[in-house]
This record gives sequence, structure tokens and C-alpha cells, in this order.
Amino acid sequence: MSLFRKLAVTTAMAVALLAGPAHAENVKIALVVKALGIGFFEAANKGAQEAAKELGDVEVIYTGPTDTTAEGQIEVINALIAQKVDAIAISANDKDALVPALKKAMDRGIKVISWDSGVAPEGRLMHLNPSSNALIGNMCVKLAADVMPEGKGDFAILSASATATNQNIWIEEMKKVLPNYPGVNLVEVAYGDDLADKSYREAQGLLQKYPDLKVIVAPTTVGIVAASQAVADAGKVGQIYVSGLGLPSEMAGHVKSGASKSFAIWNPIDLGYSATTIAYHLVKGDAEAKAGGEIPIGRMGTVKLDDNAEGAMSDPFVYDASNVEEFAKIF
Ligand code: RAM
Repeated sequence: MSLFRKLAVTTAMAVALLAGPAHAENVKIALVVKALGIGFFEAANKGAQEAAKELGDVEVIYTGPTDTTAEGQIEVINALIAQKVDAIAISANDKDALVPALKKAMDRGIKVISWDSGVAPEGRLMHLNPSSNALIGNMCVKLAADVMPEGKGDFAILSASATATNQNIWIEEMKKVLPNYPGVNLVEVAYGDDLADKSYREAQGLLQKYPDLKVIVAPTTVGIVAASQAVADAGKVGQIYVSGLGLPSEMAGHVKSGASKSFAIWNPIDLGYSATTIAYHLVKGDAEAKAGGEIPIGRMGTVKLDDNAEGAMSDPFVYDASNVEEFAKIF
């Protein structure tokens, strides 16, 4: 071995000794989703992995139950406590049912935050909303009114699970703004549990039950695709429109077919990136989750926390035939 090589090897060993084994020092952040197999959460995981790469000493554990239940998430949380992760960033299937398990996690020193779909304040340090809830609620009703003849008509909501914190808040916000849309009438809220087949059947049920229905608003990326498919299969394209919150990559075909004219969403990659970055800073102790505080979120800037220690990432964006193809390549 040449002297130069020997030196290089010894230096590398010294550096390795100083740094210790890299994996032992990694901050373990669990990104817990409502259920596995949902494109929206897979995109969020992309952002989480991006944050991990940028931060350097992070291992992201992407996990969740197979269906959107609180019971499934409690099992996952207990496993993560046993695994001694440093942080849990969860999109909750139920605001209250997860609190005891998450409290246990916090008692063991695990930093717990919720993102996307929130946990009650006593079960987390802070919550990251994708956007302002009021803005999302109004956007959903506005997009529905926009495609109704003369801005008037019946619409139904096809939601995710009946206990999903985020969808329930958005539905409340939709109801609040209805008086601003005279003639726009909500006939029913149905629940597809963020399962493709159940959402499809629920959408079919709505079509049968309400022959005058003009719009189905699905504030869920799973529901909006299923409802669009149900409208297309029922031969009702042009008669009934589907809107709400969807991924361009999953909705481009339905915009093309005409089942949906427009829908909205924020960037789910940015959301996973932000949640992971926040969890990291809380573990490192260089940011605090307190009412009125601010937490840095890397390339996204900062998130400001309100009196409930809740903050919003960014505004939703509307997609239609003019831009859906372009964004379908990204998320
Ligand atoms: C589904 C999930 C998620 C929600 C999006 C809009 O992917 O229900 O929680 O934020 O839709």
C-alpha cells in the first residue's frame, strides 16, 4: 500500500471513529399514514425521503395500517414505541382514539406531531395543516358551483372515513360557506373510507338516489377517482361533474373524459417533506412546538403556529385541462 493510500485509509478510519457508526446516530422518524397503498401518502413519502437526504442523519420509517382505522394505527404506534423511534409524524384516522397511545409515546420521549389529518392537542406537540381549512372548504364548494348550470343545483359529498379529522373539518367549512352560494344544495354526505371499491359503491348509490344530482364533491384523493369512474361507468359524463381534492396523476384521465372539470390539491411531496423536517427539528431541540411559535421547514420556509399549535403549509392549487397533464408527471 502506498504511503498516500495508507494515510487516506487511516484518516478515513479516524473520521469514522469520530463520527461513530452513521446508522446509530440517525434520527428515526416514523411517517405514519392513514393507510398504505394511497397515492397521496406515497407522494408524501417521496417528500419525506427528500427531507431525510437533505438533513443527512435521518431514517424515515414509512408505515401505516392496511385500512383507514384508528385500531390499525394504534397497533402501528405501539410497535413504533417498542422500536424506540425518535419521532412519530401521523396523519390520523381519528382525532381522539389515538390520544392514549400517542401520550404513551410522548411519555417515552418520542416527539409526536400530526400532519394532514390532526390529533387532538393533548395527543401531539403540534399539527401541520396542508393549507387553511376555511380556504379548502370554500374552494370545494366554489369548484362545485362553477360547474352547476347558473351556479345552482344539488351536490353530494363523498368523504373518506367518518372519523377522518381533516375531511370532517373541511365538510364543516363547506357547510359554513353554503349561505354564500344561494341555490347550491347539499343533499348527503357519504363515506367511502378511502377504499377504492367502497368509494365507488357509495358514489353509485348517490347517483341512483339523487337523479337531479349535479356534482359529487370528494375531498379525498381516493374518493374523487372512484366517483369519477362511477360517473363515467353510469354514462353520466356531462350531466354530473366530480370535483374536490385529487392528485393530477390520478385525475388526468378523468379530466380528459370530462367526468371532472377541475379539482384542487396542495403538493403532497412538500407536505411529507415539511412534516419530516419539523419532526427532525423537534428531536434535535432546535425548534419548539409552542403556540405562537415558528418552526423552520427547509426549502418551504417556516410554519407559524397558532394558539392550538397548528400551522398551515401553503395554499391549494386548482387543476383543470390546462395544467393537469403537466402536474401529473410530478404527483
Ligand atoms: C386522501 C386522504 C388524505 C387527504 C387527501 C386529500 O389521500 O384522505 O388525508 O388529505 O385525500
